[in-house]
Amino acid sequence: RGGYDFNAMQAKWRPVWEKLDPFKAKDDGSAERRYALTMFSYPSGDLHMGHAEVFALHDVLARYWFQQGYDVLNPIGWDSFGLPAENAAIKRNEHPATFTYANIETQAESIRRYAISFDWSRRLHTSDPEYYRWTQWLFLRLYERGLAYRKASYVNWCPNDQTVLANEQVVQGKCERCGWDVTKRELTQWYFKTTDYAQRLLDDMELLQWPEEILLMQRNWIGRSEGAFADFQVEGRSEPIRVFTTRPDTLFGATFMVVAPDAKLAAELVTPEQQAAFDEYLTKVKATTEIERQSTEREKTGVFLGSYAINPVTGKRIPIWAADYVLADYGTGAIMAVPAQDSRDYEFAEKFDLPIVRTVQPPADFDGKAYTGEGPAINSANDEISLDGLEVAEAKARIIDWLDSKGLGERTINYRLRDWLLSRQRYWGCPIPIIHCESCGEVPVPDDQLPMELPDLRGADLAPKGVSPLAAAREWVEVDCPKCGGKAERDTDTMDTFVDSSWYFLRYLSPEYTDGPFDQATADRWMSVYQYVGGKEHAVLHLLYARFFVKALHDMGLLKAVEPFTRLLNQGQVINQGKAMSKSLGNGVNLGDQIDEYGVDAVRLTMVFAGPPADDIDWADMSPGGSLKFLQRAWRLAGAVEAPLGSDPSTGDVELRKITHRTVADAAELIESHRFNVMVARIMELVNATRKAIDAGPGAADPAVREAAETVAILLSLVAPYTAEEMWEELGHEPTVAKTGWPKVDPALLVEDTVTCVVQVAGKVKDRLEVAPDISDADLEQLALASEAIQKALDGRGTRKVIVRAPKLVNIVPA
Ligand code: ANZ
Ligand code: ZN
Repeated sequence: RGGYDFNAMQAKWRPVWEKLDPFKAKDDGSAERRYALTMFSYPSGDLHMGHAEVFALHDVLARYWFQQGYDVLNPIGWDSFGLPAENAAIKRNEHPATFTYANIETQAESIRRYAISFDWSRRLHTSDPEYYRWTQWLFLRLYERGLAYRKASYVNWCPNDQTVLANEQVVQGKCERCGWDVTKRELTQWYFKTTDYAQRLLDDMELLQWPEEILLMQRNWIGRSEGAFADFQVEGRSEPIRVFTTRPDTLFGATFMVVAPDAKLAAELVTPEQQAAFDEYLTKVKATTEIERQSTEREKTGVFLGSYAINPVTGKRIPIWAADYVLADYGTGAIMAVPAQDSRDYEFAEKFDLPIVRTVQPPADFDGKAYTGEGPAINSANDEISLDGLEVAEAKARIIDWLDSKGLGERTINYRLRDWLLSRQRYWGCPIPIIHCESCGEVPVPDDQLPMELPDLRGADLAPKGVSPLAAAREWVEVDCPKCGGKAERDTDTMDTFVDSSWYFLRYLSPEYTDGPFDQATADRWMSVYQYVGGKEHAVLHLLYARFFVKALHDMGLLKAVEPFTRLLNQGQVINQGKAMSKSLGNGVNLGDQIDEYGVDAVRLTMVFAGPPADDIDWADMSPGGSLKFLQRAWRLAGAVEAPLGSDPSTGDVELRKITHRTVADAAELIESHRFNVMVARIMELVNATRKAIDAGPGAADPAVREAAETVAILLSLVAPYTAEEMWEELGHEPTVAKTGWPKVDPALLVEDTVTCVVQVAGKVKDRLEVAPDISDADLEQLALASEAIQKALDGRGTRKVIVRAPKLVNIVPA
């Protein structure tokens, strides 16, 4: 028997496991099903430290459930369309497919070596035509229901990537991928109608066991506001202006109106005298980023449109302005401005010298500008209605009823959530299965012609130009209309890759199914995902989109589940020297190098032991060398055991057995509460106790030592599978330890020991207490003084002195 050699172990066990294939989901009803999912990977390079972390954490859970006897489904695949691969391929002058599939192979090899309990038979790549055939099919089903549609509007545009972005991909005004300032462009684009689901996306959060932080981000992103619509007549125009307001109670204080300069309405309301000023302003606004427009610090800008509206309650003529702090795509794109109660309106009124009328009484000591707090309504009465004296909530209810009765408005709920803009002007994505015909308009590609495959375009220039590279592939673009046979063209945009990832977890369930995206009966057996593990950067992107998809599929009758992921665990980031790893900082850590130096198990153990899963891991503070030493120590136990295989542990040393069984019981609880690092610490304690039992008695031949060593192997199999398997073999078992079953806990061995404590008063024994062996002096003193017998013995006298010798003796000297 040689030394601990992780390279040899890795080489030895991988083929054995591949042959045994222990992690294939059975789906035969023999055990309760559990769907364990980890976010699939972008093939933009080899595996990195972040993958190593998320896979290691995820695998603790998956392997635990395997040991518990569940029928676990733990699939693996690749999110293989998208910008990162396309940009990298362009840089290297390669075809995105070449680059992507080469990376997938590299990652697959690394993942196999990393020994995650994946069921490889379900592997998928979203860029395979067999996969995206069904992405297209799902698009068409959404299209038929009006949930996919095209419209012209100002959209987020990344000048660097030369493509549009969904709102969710704009982070603080910058492109989520490349960090460039996002600008606006007017384009006709495809959208998914996520807004139809806004309320259900909110309501069903109740079904989710997700980190509160993520739920809150989604809640804010959906942004429900309760308020009202109110209609303002415009002089010389039949159509009124409709506004959305959360403060209808302030209607009497609406002294002017503001419309978004880039909304159609602004162009309609501008008078000939103001046209030039307006045009000039609009040009400036178009060059302004979204983040600037929403900034509260920026000085207000705007232009008078020349038109006037009538305040419906005061009857006053109020000017209509255009200003960029009003956004075209929120509410109705127009507001009633109430400077006395709204800060933005106040600043605007101050700058352009517009009237300010208070309609909520501020407190006596108020010395601010806009008053946004509670208070009674003032200056809010006309011949028909008075709000004066009413508090905000009451005033709101009253005015809404009045507006409603007059046909001037109604109660409404507004959501900040926008429809999901899904078309991209790039090559490496799923083609949109729509054909544009001169006479028929939009014509869906018939289902039996799916997949509508990407043209190869090998050698073509794929660099971003603002129009999809597909548009240049004329032979591909020009087709006969499926309806009338006339001249038609394919849509040349591709889908956002988040479309691909919105349903991949369903494809895993029946990856070879050819009659639809997934077999419904199979999906209903497995869904929802029991536990999803992945990064929180997807909070309002993937995690929201997937929820939308599942709800839409449910409504189509294709799926019973209403939510994709019941539980969510977000891992932290792996950083180095307190900073995110990056090329420019030169602080990157290469996973392959770490594995070469310390072995797979030590790297995995380090990831799991680092701290609570949600915390960042600073690799500079980690000691994979320490992990390796511990693994060697654990492994040596197996070789030291002398009790024969099958020896009866109940004849063994009780003290060691208690530690073993307590460790198993605690480990289960710790895993279920995601305190994996503490679980590892407990395994370490068990290893120490076993070592001590071997060296200092009861000795290596005691059956309790075998039981302890076997338990170490099983617990370690969740984190360090190679070492665990090697120990298991050394202990005389057949592979694989991964499916041997979670150790049975004997409840009798969990009973806490107690010690008898003698309590004396003035040197005489007056009571005996059963206490925990590790009780503190302070607790013991309190317990003794609380005893009825002692109180009786003291008979109202106080104490002069209490001498405590925990856990065995308390001596009380009465006053
Ligand atoms: C009058 C008013 C008076 C308002 C007042 C607020 C306070 P949330 O809560 O975010 O939904 N608003 C409406 N549409 C807008 C748009 N397209 N761009 C910018 N602002 C817009 O905000 C709703 C409030 O934001 C609305 O209520 C409206 O101003 C403004 F004392 O109406 B309020
Ligand atoms: Zn046609």
